[in-house]
Amino acid sequence: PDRYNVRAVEEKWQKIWEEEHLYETKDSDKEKFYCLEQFPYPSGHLHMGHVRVYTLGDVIARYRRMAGYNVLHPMGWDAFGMPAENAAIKNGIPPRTSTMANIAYMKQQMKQMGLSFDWSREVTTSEPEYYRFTQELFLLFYERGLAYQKEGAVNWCPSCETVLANEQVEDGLCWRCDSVVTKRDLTQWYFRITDYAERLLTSLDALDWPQEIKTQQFNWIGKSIGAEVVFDVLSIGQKIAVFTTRPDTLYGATYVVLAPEHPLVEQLIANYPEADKVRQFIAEERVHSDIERTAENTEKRGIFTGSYAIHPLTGEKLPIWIANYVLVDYGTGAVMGVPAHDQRDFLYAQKYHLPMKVVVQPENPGEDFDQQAYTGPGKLVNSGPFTGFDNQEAKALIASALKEQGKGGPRVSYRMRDWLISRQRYWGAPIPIIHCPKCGAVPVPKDQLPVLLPTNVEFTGQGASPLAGAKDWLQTTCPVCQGPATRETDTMDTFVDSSWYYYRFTSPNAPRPFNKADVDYWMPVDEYVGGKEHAVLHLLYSRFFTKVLYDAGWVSVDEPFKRLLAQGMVVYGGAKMSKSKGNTLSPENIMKEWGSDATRVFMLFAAPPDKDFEWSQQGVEGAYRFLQRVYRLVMKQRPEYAGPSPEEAKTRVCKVVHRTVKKISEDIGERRAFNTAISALMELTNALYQDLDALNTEDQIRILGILVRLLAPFAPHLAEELWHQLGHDTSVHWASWPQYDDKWLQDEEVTIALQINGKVRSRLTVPVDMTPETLRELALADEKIQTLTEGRTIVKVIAVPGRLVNVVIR
Ligand code: ANZ
Ligand code: ZN
Repeated sequence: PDRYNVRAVEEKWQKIWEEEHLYETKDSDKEKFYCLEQFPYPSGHLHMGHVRVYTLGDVIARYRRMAGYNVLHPMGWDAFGMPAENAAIKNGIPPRTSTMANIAYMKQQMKQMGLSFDWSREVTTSEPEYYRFTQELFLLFYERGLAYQKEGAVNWCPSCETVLANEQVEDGLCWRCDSVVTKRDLTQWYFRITDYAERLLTSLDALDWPQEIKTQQFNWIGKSIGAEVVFDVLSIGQKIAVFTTRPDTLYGATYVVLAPEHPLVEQLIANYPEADKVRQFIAEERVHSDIERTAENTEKRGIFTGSYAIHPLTGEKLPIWIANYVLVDYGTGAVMGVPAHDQRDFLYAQKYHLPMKVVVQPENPGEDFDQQAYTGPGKLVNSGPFTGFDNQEAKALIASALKEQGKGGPRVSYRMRDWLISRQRYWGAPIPIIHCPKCGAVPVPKDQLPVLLPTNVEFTGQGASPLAGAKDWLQTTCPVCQGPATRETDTMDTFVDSSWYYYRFTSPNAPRPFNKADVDYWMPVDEYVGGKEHAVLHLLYSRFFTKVLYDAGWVSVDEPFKRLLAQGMVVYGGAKMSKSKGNTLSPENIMKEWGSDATRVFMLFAAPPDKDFEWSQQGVEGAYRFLQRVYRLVMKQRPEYAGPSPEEAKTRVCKVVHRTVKKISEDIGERRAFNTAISALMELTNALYQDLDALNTEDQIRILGILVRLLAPFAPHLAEELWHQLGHDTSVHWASWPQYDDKWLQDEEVTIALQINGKVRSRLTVPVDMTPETLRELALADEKIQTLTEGRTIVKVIAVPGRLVNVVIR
């Protein structure tokens, strides 16, 4: 056994692990640990991003298993979605056929990576056994008044030919294809996520999630505290409510302005001679995206409606305008214009010669109102009974005065909208609703689920739901009156499928969506690994689902993911890896060439999990060489011990072993610093090369057993092979994680000098007994030394333990 035959050994163990169902979760009275990585869309092949996320999760799962936890580490497929349907339009292959083929292929790739998934719990969201329960959950939402239909302007992607949820519009572009999103008036299904806005906000605090993601959700929910102010419109006998965060400026309102889409507009302009001009203005403005309309530097455009509103406290007549910068779906879709104290209103009033009225006196008398609005604090002026009050105090006073007079009052507004969940596409879970001409929308009775996707449909890509073309599927009877009725032809957003899959994993064969007892045991997910891009999509929707299930008494947790590890991107030469950029690396080829273990170790070593990871050929080679070196160490291919006394060697070995056990346990369990865990393994390997031979055979085998177990989460195949070579006949992956003893950790540290050509350039604090080998590596990795040696040839690196490292350059 001179060289480690990577391919043969990896394949051998993969086969044995599978035959022995090694990673299946059994009933146990150990403490539970639910480790989950975001399940993939079965696109056809794993990409490097997948390899990274699944490796990260696998290290955690393997570590926890060895550390004595009952680990759940499942995998499945987020299998509904557009690409399969688009492929069907293009080449006529039915979506299910291509999806299942992709799944088979990617599953085999995952096995090739040596991932420790419990495949007995696999779920596929596009199979009736799964989506019948997605439909059942829809019905639960419906029963609870959380699923409803509404007509209105919705986001439409002209290229995907379907509507999009607000969360799927990024800077005005479609999240999937980057097309500019337009608006269409359509009747659609929504989930009432806004009912949960406050709870989604308040329970963010307690989550052990990256702050960046919590902040994104916080901003997305967008809570504003202010007041509603009601203006009467006598001419049409209606009221216009506005939302403001500045009720203190109410006496400075000089006009009221509506969004072009505001429902009262038609009534307001009905008798106005210039009504057609107004209609034309509205038609022109509607095509612009919300982002564009509200951007700071977009020109403010508007038009007078010919009508007036009554100021609720002064009784003044204020003109009603329509303007591009007011959005229909924020607040009430109407604003009171306060040009003196709001910059957008200021610009608008200047352009259209509307009056300006100062009501907050700036603290600096020098402030003028020629160039911009004054938005700072001050005392109220020109504000009737509120004159003289501090403007902050006046906010609450004016809000309650409005309430007393029935003209509004304190109010909180959220930026988040309800979640639009219907899609005009085929490859999704049919919405379980029947439309009856007599009874209206009627839910499909639970015992009639699943509503199966019909297979005799045509994929025309025409934007209308393909299900509408399946005539015999479409026609059905009303569950209430037994009269003829038709099925709902929209399918659900695939984010509905992925909002509850982690519950299904706990009881994949349950005749219900999941068993409460299993969910109660396993949930919450202890560690969730996934990408940052889903911050306000999957991660927000899953939290919402969990709160609804909690309220329904189906689950006992009200947050699904206790801890979140958001991994950085995989980059190659500075650019994100993507097919469109043509810079993809095939994980398959890399694993074939270097082995899965080396690929894993390199990915883990090259960067902390949350940072971007840059692919490099030298990197994977380095990982490969390290693993070969471990192999030779354990296989006794190492030089004779030439140091001082065996006693000294033994002490050194004990110290480094205990130190490494502690470091790696904390790096995986707490810090998720897998990169430094691997450095520690490298250091341990170096130390053992130096000293191990001074120990007796028994000790050698014991110490090597520790090394191999520490290696197991990172390089599972090699570790398994070496574990057996050391004489064990059960798997290393169920062996117990090594423990450390504090008595070996009272380590003296020394500060050593890092020299270049004999001159001290930097310093480093290290354990006194660190090997020359490791010292050399650390010195060369030192930032100062790196900069100073750049472009020079390193002739020699001399390391004197406890004293110095001298880098000789030319
Ligand atoms: C009067 C006022 C005076 C305002 C003032 C601000 C300053 P946030 O913080 O985002 O909640 N607003 C309300 N609804 C709007 C809509 N549908 N489209 C565009 N703008 C809207 O901001 C709330 C403020 O944004 C509200 O307070 C309102 O302008 C405007 F000195 O009302 B304010
Ligand atoms: Zn009916």
